[in-house]
Amino acid sequence: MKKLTNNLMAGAVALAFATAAVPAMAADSSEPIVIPTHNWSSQVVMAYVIGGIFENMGNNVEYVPADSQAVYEAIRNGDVTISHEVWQSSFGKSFYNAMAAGGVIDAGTHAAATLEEMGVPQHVIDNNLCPGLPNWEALKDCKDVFVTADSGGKGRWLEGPQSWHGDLMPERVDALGLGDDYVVTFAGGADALWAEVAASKKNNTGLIVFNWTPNFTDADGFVFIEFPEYTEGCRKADGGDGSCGSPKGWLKKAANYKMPKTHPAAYTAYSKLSFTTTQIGQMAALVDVDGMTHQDAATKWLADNESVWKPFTN
Ligand code: TMO
Repeated sequence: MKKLTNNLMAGAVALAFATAAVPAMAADSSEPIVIPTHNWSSQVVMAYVIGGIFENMGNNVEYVPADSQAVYEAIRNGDVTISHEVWQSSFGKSFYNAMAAGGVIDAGTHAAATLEEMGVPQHVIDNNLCPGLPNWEALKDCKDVFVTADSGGKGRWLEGPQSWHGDLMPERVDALGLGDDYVVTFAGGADALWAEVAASKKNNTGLIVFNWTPNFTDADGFVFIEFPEYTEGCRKADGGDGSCGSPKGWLKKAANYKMPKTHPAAYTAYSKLSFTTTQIGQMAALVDVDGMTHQDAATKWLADNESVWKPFTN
């Protein structure tokens, strides 16, 4: 009888340990995973793609429009759960600042390498509108090719919205000694950039415009200008002279530090998730070339690419 009791006790202890181990495999919280949407197409489509993957796993998701710099502070304080396109050049600093302050974790890196840089549509090179491009020094001799109605007789650099990276480009124009010949103007949104690219192609006119890769433009030809090489600290905001170009960068995923505990299954999938240059370019093209809504684009992408995303979930 004593023996039996001991065995029962041992069994109870073992069971207690097994129960204690259960939280590691606990189900995801039913609290929504909050996914931010910003103002360029791949990011918004990918938001719905990732939200669709989480929903497929049984999670609740919520989407919030967010500023692409302030979002890292919002993740830190828990208002937003993830940021799935952390572009090194534009957002690396805000991301690392929020990590240093505590509350944001690095959930891994996409396969795609990135570049966010001023450039010209392919026809500008093919038709030799500014001989010597893509070397930036060629710009010294062809400002007239890039003058527009709103540029006051100077060549125009058409930047994206200022919310992406502040005065980075105006500072670069000055640092390179191009300030007498070139001026930076900021587009209201990404659509304005693509409208200008289309118009310059159609009319065979010059255009210097901010763009990035991966993007839908990878498929139809776009040439990034080659500026002095990026080095750590070369930017004005980091104490440098500001003359450098953008880094050949990474594309990371950020998350609130509690997500691995609150949504362990979704977090595991998210940490495995990685998209290639081609896949991210496709997400953008469904909207910017094919004219789909972001939601429809995500639904189609998920349907067409189950073999890509299913493995993230198990
Ligand atoms: C952050 N972006 C992709 C617009 O350069």
